[in-house]
Amino acid sequence: MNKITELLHITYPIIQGGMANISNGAFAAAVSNAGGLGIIASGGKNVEQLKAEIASCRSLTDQPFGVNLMLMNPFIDALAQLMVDEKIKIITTGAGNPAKYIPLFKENNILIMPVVPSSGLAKRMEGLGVDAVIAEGSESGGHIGELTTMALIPQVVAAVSIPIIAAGGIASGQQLVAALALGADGVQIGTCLLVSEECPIHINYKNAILKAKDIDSVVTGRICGAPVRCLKNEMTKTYIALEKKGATVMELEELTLGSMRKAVLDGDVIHGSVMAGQVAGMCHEIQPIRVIIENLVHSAQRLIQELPAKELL
Ligand code: TUI
Repeated sequence: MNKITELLHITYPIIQGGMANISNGAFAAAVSNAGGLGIIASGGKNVEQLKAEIASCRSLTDQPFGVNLMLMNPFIDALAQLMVDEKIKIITTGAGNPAKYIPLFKENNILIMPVVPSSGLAKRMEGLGVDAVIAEGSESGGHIGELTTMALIPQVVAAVSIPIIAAGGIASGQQLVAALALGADGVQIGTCLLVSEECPIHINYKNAILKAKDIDSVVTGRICGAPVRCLKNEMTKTYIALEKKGATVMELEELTLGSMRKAVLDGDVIHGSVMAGQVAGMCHEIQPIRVIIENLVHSAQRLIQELPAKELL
C-alpha cells in the first residue's frame, strides 16, 4: 500500500495544488471524484467566500478533500479558525511558515501537510508534528522557492521520515515515476489540471497553456522576495524591465495587483498574470480531470514495468 493513499483515504497518491482564484469547491470535488485529493484554494478569499466553496465542494462529493491555506492571505487567522469550525479534515499550507497554526489544527485532529521549499523547513515541520510535507520545486507555477524538484526531493527525503509529496514539474507518468524514484510517496499537480474541462478559468488562459512551449514561463518578483512563475507576456516584460530599473516594491505591486484575476476571470492573457509551471509545454489538449489523472497513473504503471529492462552497464 502507498503511504499517501492510506493516510488520506484516496485512490491515487495524487493531490491537486490549491491554485488561488482557480481551485473552487466544484473543481476540488471533481478531482476528489476522480480518485485524487481535491484542494480548495483560499488565496484571494475571505471567510464567507471560502465557506461557500467548502459547502459547494461538500454538495458535489462524498470523497475526502482538503483546503489550502495561503499564508499571505490578509484574513489568514480567521480562515484558520474557519477550518476548525467547518470540521475540515485535511489542510495544506503555502507561501509561508504555518508553525503558529499547527497546535490548533492538531488539537482538532486535522491532518496538516505544509508546502516546503527546503529540507530545513521540512525538518522543522516534522518536529511540530505535521502529517506529511509537500516538497515543491521551482518548476511550479505561482509563488516558488529556489530549489528544483530534482535537487529538493532527495534532500527532504534525507531530512525527514514522514511521507513526502513531490510538487513542481509533474504532468506525466514519467515525472510521476521520477518523483517516486527520488523518494517521494505521492505527487501534487497543478498546471496539467489547468487544461481540464472542469477547470473554471477563462478559455484564453487554457489556450495560453496549450500554446506554451518549454521556455515560455518566467519568474517575476525575485528582487522583492516574492518570486512568481507565470507565462511570458506584456505584464512580465514590463515587470522585469521595472525590476531591472530598480523600481520600488509599491510600483511593482501596482502592476501585479489584481493581475491574477485579470487572467483567470477576464481572459486577459496579455496584461494578466498567467501563472503556470514549466510543464505548460507538455499540456496539449483539454481533457476531463478523470482522464488526466488516469493517464498519469496508467502511464506511470507501464513505465515502472519497463524499468527493469533499462540497462545501466
Ligand atoms: O503558495 C504557493 N503558490 C502560490 S501562492 C499564490 S498567490 C500569490 N499571489 C501574489 C503573490 C504571491 C502569491 C500563487 N502561487 N506554493 C506553495 C509554496 N510555498 N511555494 C513556496 C512556498 C513557501 C515559501 C516559503 C513555503 C514556506 C516558506 O517558508 C518561508 C519561511 O518563512 O520559513
